Amino acid sequence: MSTTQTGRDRTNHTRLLAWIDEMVALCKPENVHWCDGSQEEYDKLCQELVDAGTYTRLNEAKRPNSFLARSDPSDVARVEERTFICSENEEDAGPTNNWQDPASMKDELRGKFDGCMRGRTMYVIPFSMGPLGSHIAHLGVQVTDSAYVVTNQRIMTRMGQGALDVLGDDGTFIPCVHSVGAPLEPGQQDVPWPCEPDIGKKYIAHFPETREIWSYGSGYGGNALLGKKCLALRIASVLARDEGWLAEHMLILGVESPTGEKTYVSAAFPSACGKTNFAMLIPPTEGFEGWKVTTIGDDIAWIKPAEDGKFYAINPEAGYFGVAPGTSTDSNPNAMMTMTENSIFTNVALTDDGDVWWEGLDGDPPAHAIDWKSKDWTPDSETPAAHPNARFTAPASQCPSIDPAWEDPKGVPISAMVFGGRVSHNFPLVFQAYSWEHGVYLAATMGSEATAAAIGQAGMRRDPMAMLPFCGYNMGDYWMHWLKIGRQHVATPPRIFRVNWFRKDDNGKFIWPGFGENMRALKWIVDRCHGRSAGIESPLGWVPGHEEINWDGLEAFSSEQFYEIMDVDRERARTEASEQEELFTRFGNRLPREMELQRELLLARLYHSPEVWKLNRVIRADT
Ligand code: O2Y
Ligand code: MN
Repeated sequence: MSTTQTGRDRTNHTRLLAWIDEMVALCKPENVHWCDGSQEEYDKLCQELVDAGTYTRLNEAKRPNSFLARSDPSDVARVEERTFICSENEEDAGPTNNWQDPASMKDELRGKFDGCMRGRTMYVIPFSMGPLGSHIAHLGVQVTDSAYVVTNQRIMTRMGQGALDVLGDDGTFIPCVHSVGAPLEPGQQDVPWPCEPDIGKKYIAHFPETREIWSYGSGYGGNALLGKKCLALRIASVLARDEGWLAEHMLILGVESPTGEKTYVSAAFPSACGKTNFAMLIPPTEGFEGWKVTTIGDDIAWIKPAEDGKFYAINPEAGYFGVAPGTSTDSNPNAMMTMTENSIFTNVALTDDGDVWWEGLDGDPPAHAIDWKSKDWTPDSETPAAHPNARFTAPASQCPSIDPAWEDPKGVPISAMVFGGRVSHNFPLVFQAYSWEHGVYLAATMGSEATAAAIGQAGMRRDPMAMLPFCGYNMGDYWMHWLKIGRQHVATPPRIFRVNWFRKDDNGKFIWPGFGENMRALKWIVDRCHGRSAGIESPLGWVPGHEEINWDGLEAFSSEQFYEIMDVDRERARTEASEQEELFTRFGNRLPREMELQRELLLARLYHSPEVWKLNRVIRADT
């Protein structure tokens, strides 16, 4: 089969055809397949994966058209230490990224990719990140030797002929090169999950100036589904900087009031903070009659300021690649409903009746299962049945809370941006920044406690904007870009809020019930956006008074408990603000002055506010 001929049936895009020829010459696959994105193609590839032992078809009656994959035990997560930003200048990658010289990295990669697809099929995947034809969307073309990647990409992106049609004869696309790094010699038996098992020989390389992605050696998740973290965050953050928009590691949700008022909110959380749960939140039944939360996206937001002075956001993805363990009808009923069919599960356990299971799922554990390593498992086993990073890949269209506007090409207007962390002490449930600059500072200094045992805020693992592993350039420049974008062309930038669901009591127990009850903080955020809530000025920002939160149905949560999770010890807050200097000094002259100014303003407020400052207690006594 001649590549160019096959491709010419599908596109007249000369640069794309030439690039594919170049990739074929380099990778030397046995076949080339241009993906059309059809259901027939998907079904055929899934069957081939079943025949190869990569997929197990799940019980059709329990989980229609769904599959289980088990990865190689060495290939179970993103590999940050092998993720590179290859900008011409090292300083442009910044102190938080692994930098490599682009020319020498290309040389190294060409060596690795030379003949890497021998004995395999090269799949050509044209895809759109964002609704087809949206002015906020971007196109990519991924070549890969993994049918697992093709089938997952069909769920996660708008993939196939539709994307090629939008690309036209000379449209712009991001080239994404991927190989599992396991060529097959003649007569060599394949394995169910081919990959390069030596982590030191894997590469997830980004070239921000030439806007290319090269990934070698892993078939898993963010390493291999190149539209997600590599394109939609690392490369897109560079595009966004250059073109005046934001590519963020944020969920997008809509809040609908009983009167039909719609407010869109985006939110960034570090990992393990319940981001997907928040994106699919179900409001409490009591006290929130008629309120609805709808889902636009659970992981990534592309946000563009528009002529009308508002920020419009799209979810560039078409599916969810969610963490399975801990997901249940209790924690996230909408996610459970989303994955009832047409889904792919990776590294979960297989039950004896052909369904999936993981730790934290509803009900009792099965008496017997096959674990993610294909071994017999019982509740007495010493190892978990599912890998902690086990995933479900499911179409967003199947989510019961999906917002009617989730595919609107113009996006949805964002009224508030929320930044969360995981802090057990001394950080309030919710508060609002005084200004865009103050909000950018609050987002830049967010993080989670390094260890569960840490008391106070010493030992914070900083994760600015939850973008630490995903910003494709110097984070100091990224903060400057944020500062600028709030000032340029925008009449009303979104209000910025910080939240923390994770305060603990003296016995180490979570005080705030979280999950659907987070709606109470979310409603205050929405009220603030619409000028319906006065808020109280505090050194940290605007905080809610107890009476500004809707407590209907949660009367058991006392006002004392509320004050406890809003309470901030001034001395500890000063220590925290002082420790932020360590983060800022890493950026040298790339640190925007506004960031240091905001830190000093906070310290000043903390020094000069009333002597025994306890947020609401003092305010309550004063008012
Ligand atoms: O481990 C992986 O390869 C997936 S990482 C991931 C997947 C979905 C959403 N977010 C993330 C993340 O690391 O933030
Ligand atoms: Mn993520």
